[in-house]
Amino acid sequence: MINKILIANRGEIASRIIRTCKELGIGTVAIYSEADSESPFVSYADEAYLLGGSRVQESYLNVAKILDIAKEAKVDAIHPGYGFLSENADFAQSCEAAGLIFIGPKPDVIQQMGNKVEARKKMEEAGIPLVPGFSRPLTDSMEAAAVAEKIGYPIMLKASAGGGGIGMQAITNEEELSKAFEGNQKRAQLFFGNGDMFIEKLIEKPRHIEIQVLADKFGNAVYLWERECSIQRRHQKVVEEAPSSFLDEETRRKMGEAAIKAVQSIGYHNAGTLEFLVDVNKKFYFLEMNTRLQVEHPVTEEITGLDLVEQQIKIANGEKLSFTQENVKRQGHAIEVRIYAEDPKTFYPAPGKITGLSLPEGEGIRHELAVQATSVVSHFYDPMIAKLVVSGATREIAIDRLKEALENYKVEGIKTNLPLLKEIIEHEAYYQGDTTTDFINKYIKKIKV
Ligand code: MV4
Repeated sequence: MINKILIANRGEIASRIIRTCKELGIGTVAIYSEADSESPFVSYADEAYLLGGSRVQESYLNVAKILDIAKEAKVDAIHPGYGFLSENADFAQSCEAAGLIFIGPKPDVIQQMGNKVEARKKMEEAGIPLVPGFSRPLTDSMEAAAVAEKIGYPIMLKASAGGGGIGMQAITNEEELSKAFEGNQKRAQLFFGNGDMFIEKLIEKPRHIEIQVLADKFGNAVYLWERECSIQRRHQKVVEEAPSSFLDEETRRKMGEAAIKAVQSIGYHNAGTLEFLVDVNKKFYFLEMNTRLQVEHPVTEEITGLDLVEQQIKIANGEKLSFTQENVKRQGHAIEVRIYAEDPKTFYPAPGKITGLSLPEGEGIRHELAVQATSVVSHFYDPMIAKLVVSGATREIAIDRLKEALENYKVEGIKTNLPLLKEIIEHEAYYQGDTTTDFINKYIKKIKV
């Protein structure tokens, strides 16, 4: 029975997890770095332990220290949040070896879905639509050229161990390929210690649409509809919404059923997300699977009325899902924007001391905060300081409420990306649902600060 949880994370997601634990009467242990000693999540937990220095290697990635604290605090389970160790199979394994419940899937499933080529193979076996391409690493640029000829240009060159677009390049002809192959292979080897490359058919003007799933330890699984996350900047999501205004009911159902088939074929349990590329003809292709709770999970919570952290804890506790697919409701529309401490002109992180914070309140407005009015935003971690989630009965109502909320969202003392967010949400193309992955490049020319 899980009575006490260590949250192996920081910022807004740590506070968010603690909030649900409190609602469930579960004890909470926060771990924090020196730079986070004044962060709200630290005082919000029942207990808090200093990890040591501020660099992530000394703190939030310090497995030995985290497990020592878990032992000392006598916790029953560890919630990894997202990022940091949340998709580290060795960490999940170490938790279980220490007699702790890791709130997430089994270590071998984390390992399996963490490698693109492995994951592709498993999805192919499960009959999930894949982008036409090659499911095993290419040996050299000669083979790459042969495979590219077979698939037909344009193609996308990708690193197996890649993520966030690193080691990825769209290629339109053969001479481009030979130059690009070596370069990306070296970059992938440098970045990931793994230079395996593979090739896929290029999907033009794609949308990034992902399906949230929940699966218990008894083989029951449900999909909690989709999230549209196409508006990204350098592979960093900026705006996410649920449901997608692009999908029709039939595509939505087919994507959900594919996601269920996939999770059941790999023996998955807990919360997970399958990312798909969706082309202009609404054909969808498996991209990758995330074996963790995602930053953007609140938009799914708003339209289903479910608390995903509560569901994660119950599943980890060995409980069966208390509902079936028919009971999963989909009501209204929710949009999340990520507020970053960054210079709106250069997009560089802009750490500093917040001197004032005033938040919009009202119908359909939900805040997830990493900071308070006196916080110092440090340069050690991701510069996301908050998420603003706005929901309404329709997409139009949600957009109107979000516009007004952004107008009334004040962060003093540091620069933020609020001007960019306003530009996006106020743009006619956004209102029309023209939200493909090239939205920012296509529509956001200069930011009025
Ligand atoms: C693609 C693609 C087009 N065709 N694969 C971006 C990082 C990783 N999530 C996969 N990504 C893409 N893979 C093929 N075969 C276009 C992208 C892509 C993208 C995908 C989703 C959201 C934003 C994106 C931005 C640029 C490229």
